[in-house]
Amino acid sequence: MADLYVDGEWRASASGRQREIRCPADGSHVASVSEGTRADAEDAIRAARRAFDEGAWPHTPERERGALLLRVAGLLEEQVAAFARAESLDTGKRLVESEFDVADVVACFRWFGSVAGAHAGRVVDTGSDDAISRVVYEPVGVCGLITPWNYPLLQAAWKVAPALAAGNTLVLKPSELTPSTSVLLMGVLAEAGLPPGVANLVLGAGPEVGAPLAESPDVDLVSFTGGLETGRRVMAASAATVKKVALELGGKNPNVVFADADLDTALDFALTAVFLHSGQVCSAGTRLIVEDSVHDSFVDELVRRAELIRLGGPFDADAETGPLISAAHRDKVEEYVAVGVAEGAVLRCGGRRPDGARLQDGFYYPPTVLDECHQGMRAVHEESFGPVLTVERFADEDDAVRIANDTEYGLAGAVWTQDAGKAQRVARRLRHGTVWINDYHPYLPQAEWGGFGRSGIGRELGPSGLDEYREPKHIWQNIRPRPQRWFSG
Ligand code: TXE
Repeated sequence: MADLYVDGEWRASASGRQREIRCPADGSHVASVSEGTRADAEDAIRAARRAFDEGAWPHTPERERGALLLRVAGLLEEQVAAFARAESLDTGKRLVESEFDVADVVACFRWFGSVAGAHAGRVVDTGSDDAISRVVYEPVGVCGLITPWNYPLLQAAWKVAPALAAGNTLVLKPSELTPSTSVLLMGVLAEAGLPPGVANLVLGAGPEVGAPLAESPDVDLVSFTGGLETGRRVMAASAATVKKVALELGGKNPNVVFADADLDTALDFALTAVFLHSGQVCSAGTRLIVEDSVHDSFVDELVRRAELIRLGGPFDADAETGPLISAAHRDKVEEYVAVGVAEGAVLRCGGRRPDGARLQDGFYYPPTVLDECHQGMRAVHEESFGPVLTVERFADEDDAVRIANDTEYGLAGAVWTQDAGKAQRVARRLRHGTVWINDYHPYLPQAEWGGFGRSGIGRELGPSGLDEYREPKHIWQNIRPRPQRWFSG
């Protein structure tokens, strides 16, 4: 297959090798795609470099760049069904979830399309009539965009849309497990009229085609979403050329439930917070922190309802959540559960692969609740990235905040209470990049997304998400130049 996109042309990998993409729900064949090599990545970087240094895109008026992104949004909207189907086949997630994702991607392109040019710069008061000073924003240059497998199209959009809005050129490297919607996206960018070389696509394994993006002196910025360990490697590789680095590395997100919350609603959301997409969500509410006085009844009911969640494939009308992405990932999730139990957690439900022929060909793992957890446990601190909830108790407001913040991550969290003052107090004290009050999971393209601590560096979405891809430049003009005579000679 010719599915690398370099300098406006589709091509096969330099090695001619292919990778089989299989649906994690049943192992069925989805596609054979080119397995890119380091040489392919270097070609793509060269094309992006040329398009930046010699091409028109960085100098195209921002409003025109914005108009192109709005066209992309329109084209995506016409092709929701094709994108959603491809996303579900690659990831195993329910079709309806993929449809939501594509709608969010449309909104993302639309928002960045509409703000391109809206924050063009500012005039600064010099304090003198003899000088003019202004700050302008310019594109950073060539961007290497590395994305994961849980929200392949969405994560690509969060990076591609602002990178293009700001006038950069780019090389996109999606997860080797889920390349299909990135291939489709390149087609849409071309159809919308993006000049050759501005957006390029390489497919393949991280160390082979991802690492060159971090290492290359011709790449000016790397934006990476994925695991903590790989993020560290990307950052270390980027240090050699002192490129700009943006990282989103997941979280161990607290979901704090006070006794005075609307408990029925809190319980409903606690389930979606952690079990949506089988927990393969960077902001999943994996740590339920519940007030002592309501712990027992709350967790009993939560376990009862978790056990009713139906597993199944993307097109199974009955299914409520899908499989994990791979056999290796399921092994990792299983290990976390075993570690939690060995550390003293009480396994309340789940914890073993489902029986029955229907689910045997996919990487399924059931919603799992580990009760009576505490901060000393590995299962509480490390990201399993699966459908595993740990439950801890708290005594009072200070205790809740202390437990919620006791993580090296800091991506997202929620607080449930009907006391508006307490909600605001706790929201301000949580050291996390997004805090929901009496809700879980909503986000907006116009609001920043990203983490404190080891959840990452920088922000995606919102005005700051655009700024990641822009260099501010101060231009000072002396309009009455004359000798200063600082030195007497
Ligand atoms: O991700 P990787 P993996 C977490 C989650 C998961 C763990 C590992 O806990 O269990 O990460 O998942 C590319 N240079 N998240 O191993 O390796 C890779 O090809 C450059 C959280 O699947 O981080 C892919 O495109 N790139 C997360 C991307 O990095 C490299 C979402 C992410 O893969 C590379 C996914 C290298 N040396 C997993 N090695 C979130 N924040 O939402 C790999 N890659």
